[in-house]
Amino acid sequence: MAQDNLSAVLYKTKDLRLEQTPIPEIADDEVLLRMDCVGICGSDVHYWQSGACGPFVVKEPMIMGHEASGVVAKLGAKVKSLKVGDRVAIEPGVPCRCCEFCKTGRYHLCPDIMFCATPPAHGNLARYYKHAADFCYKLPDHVSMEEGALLEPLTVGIHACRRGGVAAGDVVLVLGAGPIGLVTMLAAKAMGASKILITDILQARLDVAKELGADYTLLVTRDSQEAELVRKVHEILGGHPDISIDASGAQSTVRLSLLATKSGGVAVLVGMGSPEMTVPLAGTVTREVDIRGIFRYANEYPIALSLVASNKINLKPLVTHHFSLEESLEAYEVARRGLGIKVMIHVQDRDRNNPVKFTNC
Ligand code: 572
Ligand code: ZN
Repeated sequence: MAQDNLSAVLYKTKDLRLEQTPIPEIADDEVLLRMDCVGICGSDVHYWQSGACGPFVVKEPMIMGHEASGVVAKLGAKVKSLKVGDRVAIEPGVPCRCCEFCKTGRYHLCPDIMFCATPPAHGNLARYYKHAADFCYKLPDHVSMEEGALLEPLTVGIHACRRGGVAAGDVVLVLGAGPIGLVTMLAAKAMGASKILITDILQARLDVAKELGADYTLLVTRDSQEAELVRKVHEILGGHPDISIDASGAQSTVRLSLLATKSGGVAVLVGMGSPEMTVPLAGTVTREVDIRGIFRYANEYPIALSLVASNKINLKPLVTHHFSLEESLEAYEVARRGLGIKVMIHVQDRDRNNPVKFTNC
């Protein structure tokens, strides 16, 4: 039999299959990786459930997965930065390197970026996967393969906080306590925010946020009145937040972020909700609240890795469910049902590539 490259392939809406795919051939500047951990992101579930995510539509079978870590199995002829056996985190978006965005450091805006599991690019939920060597980050021994995979969502949170200009002493409001809201909260704390309030519609998520270090939580219910929520935010924080970061994408949370933010502050919109929504624009612009969007991240993987490696951020409690590659369909079902926080798929035996024994705290 040819070598095993079991892969999770999305054919079309609700048609995710485990099947063999060819082991990729590497170019001179690439490495072949034996995959280890692959987390499931909300966008993966969206592709699976609807065959599309935003403007991207699955037209050809696509290997899933973009929150990942692996071990270098083979080096391209020109790769000097890595060795066979290195444990690496994979930054999933590889840009063209030539356009004006790439040349000015904003490579995440490159129109030709190839991002794992975004058509037409395959992802890395497979035994083997090839990637540009300079978008692989060697993990120190004491950083686990799970943490390596979780650097991906953490980097989104770091980018959101940097876009918001979060700095020492800032008061920050985070809307939504799903995985992205939680990593945004962790990033804001690591960047020196003095008070962080996080909101959600589920008390269980707020409990996790509190355990992870949120200063305050606010449960939003279906019949919460907007003006009352704004008042509660100000009451809890003892004033207006300098920066609000919406990690939910719902119209109600985007509105709350704009209404609650201090005059002259910043509202960052991370969540992808409906493409159009009704927001209180006049009040926002006349108070000089800057609305900033984010699109993934750029230049922030090394920051994420150093925050985790120096124990400034602990990502381990985010992983609530573990599955093997063979159990990927069950893993996707658990992620779809929104049970827990982060569902992690282990392509290799759990801990095989973790030289240090880890606990969950
Ligand atoms: O981990 C990166 C990431 N980015 C997301 C969503 C999930 N995970 N984004 C929101 C959706 N856009 S998109 O352009 N798209 C579906 C590719 O609409 C990308 C950024
Ligand atoms: Zn993602």
